[in-house]
Amino acid sequence: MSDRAYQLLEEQQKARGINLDAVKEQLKTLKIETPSWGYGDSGTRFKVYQKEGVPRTPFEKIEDAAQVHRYTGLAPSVAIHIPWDKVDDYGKLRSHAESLGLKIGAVNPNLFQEDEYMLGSVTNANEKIRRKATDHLLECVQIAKETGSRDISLWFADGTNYPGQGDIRKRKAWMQESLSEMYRALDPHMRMLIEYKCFEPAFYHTDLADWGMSYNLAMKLGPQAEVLVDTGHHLQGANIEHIVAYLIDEKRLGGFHFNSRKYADDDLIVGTTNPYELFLIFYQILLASKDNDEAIRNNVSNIAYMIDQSHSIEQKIPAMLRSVLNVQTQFAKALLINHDEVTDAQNRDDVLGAEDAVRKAFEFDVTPLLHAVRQEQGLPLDPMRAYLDSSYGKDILARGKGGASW
Ligand code: AOS
Ligand code: ZN
Ligand code: ZN
Ligand code: ZN
Repeated sequence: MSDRAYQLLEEQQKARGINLDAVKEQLKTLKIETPSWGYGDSGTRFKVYQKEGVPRTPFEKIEDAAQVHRYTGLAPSVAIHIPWDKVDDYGKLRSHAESLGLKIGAVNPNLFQEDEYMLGSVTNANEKIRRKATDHLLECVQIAKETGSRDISLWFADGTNYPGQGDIRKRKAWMQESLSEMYRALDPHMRMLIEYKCFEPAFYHTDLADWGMSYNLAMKLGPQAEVLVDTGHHLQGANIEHIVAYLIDEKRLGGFHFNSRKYADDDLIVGTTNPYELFLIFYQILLASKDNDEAIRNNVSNIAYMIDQSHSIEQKIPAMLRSVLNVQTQFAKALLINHDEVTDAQNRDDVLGAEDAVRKAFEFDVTPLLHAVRQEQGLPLDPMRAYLDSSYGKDILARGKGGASW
């Protein structure tokens, strides 16, 4: 991209009150965590495809994640899933990450893979199973201390398939009891991020079905518990940006699991089916980042941006590159919103003017801006091309098939 294209964009933005130097500085602060499970084999309930070159160990997953950061400068941490990423020595995993310029990010307990959890983990009517599930949560708090992770992301598959199958209110109490015990084990700087999901794998009722249930639980647990918004976990038509604004206002938005969805929890590459939604999520976040209330600004600056995708048919590393780049693009566009212009239109009761002030930021081509940022950061202008031109993708084929699967 020529300097001319950037100069043109800079002039154009200056004329509408947007300073691209400030925008570039904000773009350089964007960090998106990638998930270890997004590098392994995954699929649907119909089939898991075995790809050649997929990482065989948690160490190799981190090596693949390092490639995404290397070419984009956007993904300096990796979330881990226990026991999928179980190792004897977490200090070793941490040093391995650090030697590649990465950090271990959120620790994700897994309470859905064992037969015993079929009728629930922390909500199981059997006390012994609840104990086992709570012990796993405590183990994950311990692991987070060893990996230097601040956040533990909690998603529960718990729910029922039929009316009468379980006692909904008892299950609610058991969930709270277990999570309270976990909460007490946290160090003061640590956080519990509570995810919700409207359905699947349970189809009649899910114990944490929506943001309100997660929020209520977080409120009961204490200030170190916050809500995790997975963009794929809502009923059709849900206004996710409204939920985001509401949670920020309550200072309880802990983070995101980004992905795209069309019908359900599709876990497709973020920004591929509804980039405008992602842009509008960033609009709410950026608006709140200018709030007079310091607590709100604080909440915003601690939001954990994470990807949660399962790349079933696509190549894993390019899919993750595409994902973080899509997030960066929508963030860049949202940075072009002139918030004063929106407020002025609101104050004039100018509905179309306000809508226009938001939408037009989305319509700019931010390519010259992203190129300028990458140039200043010493990164390749086209990270995907640079990765594909490297030998990494070919070299890992030597790992063969049958790598880690999710
Ligand atoms: C499941 O639907 C959730 O999105 C979780 O975040 C889950 O832990 C993750 O997808 C890995 O299985
Ligand atoms: Zn998720
Ligand atoms: Zn999900
Ligand atoms: Zn998902």
